[in-house]
Amino acid sequence: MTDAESGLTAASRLPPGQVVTRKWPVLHYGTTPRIDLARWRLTISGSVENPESLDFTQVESLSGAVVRCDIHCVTRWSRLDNTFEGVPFTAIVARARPHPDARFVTVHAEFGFTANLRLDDLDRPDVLLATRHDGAILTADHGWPLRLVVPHLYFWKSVKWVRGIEFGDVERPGFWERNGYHMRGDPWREERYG
Ligand SMILES: Nc1nc2c(c(=O)[nH]1)N[C@H]1C(S)=C(S)[C@@H](COP(=O)(O)O)O[C@H]1N2
Ligand SMILES: [Mo]
Repeated sequence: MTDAESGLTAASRLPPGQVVTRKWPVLHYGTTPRIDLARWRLTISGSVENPESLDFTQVESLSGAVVRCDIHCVTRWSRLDNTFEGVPFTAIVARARPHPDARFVTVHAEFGFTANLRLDDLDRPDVLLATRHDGAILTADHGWPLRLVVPHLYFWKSVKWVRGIEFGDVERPGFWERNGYHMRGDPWREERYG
């Protein structure tokens, strides 16, 4: 288990300007997709040696990450002590074998939603493609069947309903980033807006 904030008290775990919530709010642009798992694929593409398309069974066979973390939404709520389970992002990188120029990633979701991230923000042991939260399969509203979880960045980077991971040599702003959010989104530096 990776404990992102082990040994810290609740107060020092809270980034500036955040308020703790016990509930888990649902936040996204648009509607919740209805997904047919039999036709669902995760596409790995771009500047990699091994582009491929994985079905859900293949994705599940890569799982094994358990990450306990706090989540921080740019709209100022934080939810402490979440346990996510799923595929460690390092396993995706190991399979894909990105080219040396591939320093950036665009994560693609249903309905064309995207988020941009630096590869070094994803290729860490506490980042995962989650299938479960607090012991239960993700609900549709929270991103079933597969969502990204990047604990050290604002939660808008944690893309729900992930369908593709695209590696590249330039950083293209994603959906919220084009709409004024910061390119990186570090909550400890309050990188809220760009
Ligand atoms: N596909 C998709 N993922 C998304 C979003 C979205 O609009 N579409 N919104 C982001 C934002 S702004 C937030 S705060 C979190 C909210 O996740 P939650 O609803 O599970 O709390 O999802 C992120 N992931
Ligand atoms: Mo958000």
